[in-house]
Amino acid sequence: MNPSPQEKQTLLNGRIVAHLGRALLVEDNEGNTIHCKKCTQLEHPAVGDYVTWIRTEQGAGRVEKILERKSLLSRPSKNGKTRPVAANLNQIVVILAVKPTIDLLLLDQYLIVCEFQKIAPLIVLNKTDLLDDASKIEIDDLTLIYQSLGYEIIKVSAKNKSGLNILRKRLQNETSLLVGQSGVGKSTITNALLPDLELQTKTLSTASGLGKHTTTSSTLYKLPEGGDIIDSPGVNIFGLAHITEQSLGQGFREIEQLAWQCKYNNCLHIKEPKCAVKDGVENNSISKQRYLRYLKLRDKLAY
Ligand SMILES: Nc1nc2c(ncn2[C@@H]2O[C@H](COP(=O)(O)OP(=O)(O)OP(=O)(O)O)[C@@H](O)[C@H]2O)c(=O)[nH]1
Ligand SMILES: [Mg+2]
Ligand SMILES: [Zn+2]
Repeated sequence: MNPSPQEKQTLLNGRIVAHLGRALLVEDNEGNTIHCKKCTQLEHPAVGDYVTWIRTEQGAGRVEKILERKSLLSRPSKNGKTRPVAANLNQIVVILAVKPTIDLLLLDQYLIVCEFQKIAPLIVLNKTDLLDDASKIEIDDLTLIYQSLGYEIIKVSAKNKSGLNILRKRLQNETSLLVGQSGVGKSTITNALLPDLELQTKTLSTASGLGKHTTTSSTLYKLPEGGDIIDSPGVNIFGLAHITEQSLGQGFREIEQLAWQCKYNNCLHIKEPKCAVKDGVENNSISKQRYLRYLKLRDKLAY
């Protein structure tokens, strides 16, 4: 596309803070948000991407190029293709809550993605204000299992604003993507962490020209302490597409740790003799529930 003569051709730097289908919201180095079109050759930009862009008319721009990504999370889309969800993250915050339900298979899937992509995981248990005696026991059990694997779990209540200071510290200076089932409290936590959320949302709305910026797409917000969080609606499933039957075990820290002791170095830890992982399940040194979820995900890969 040939630029019109009145367009200033200076390339500027910025970061994509929201993806609105055809348009992108880009934040420039001064913190202004600019409504940008995509240059025609631009393929699949994602929230979090660093870009170069040019100014077109007053207040608007066009994104020219996506700069090299440090990391990229994609989700499966039609015809076996993938679509980028967020770029340049260094942390995935998996949010769990007793309401709607605690989905540990989903948690493990996110943790596998973190292990493979070398993105730091953080587990946040929200809605602690709703815990009763039975759910407290369930929570204590899972806390023990995941902490013993080296995962950090922070307990918060976005409603009562408890535990949030610890969370703030862990988010400082990182780019974090909040994930979890719909309804676990991703947006409520985002709200609680951002004293100026209304202002940030308003800026985005004005820039997008949509009147109201609804979180129908992922949105990157700036934390007052430094760092960014990306809130996205609903559950984001990242494909396990690049993971094979043989490599799945590497996504489970306890399996990865024991696998070298299995008799066969291509052991899948299912029916093979002298399998250190199955022995570990037998003698309770690894969690049977986690192992069963390994088998379940393995079945998912197989079909
Ligand atoms: N009791 C209680 N309710 C909470 C807490 N945090 C969030 N909620 C409620 O849970 C519901 C869902 O919260 P959201 O923040 O919209 O959840 P979400 O994860 O952003 O959901 P999606 O955007 O659909 O993916 C809302 O009614 C919140 O008020 C909490 O700490 N305690
Ligand atoms: Mg939400
Ligand atoms: Zn084995």
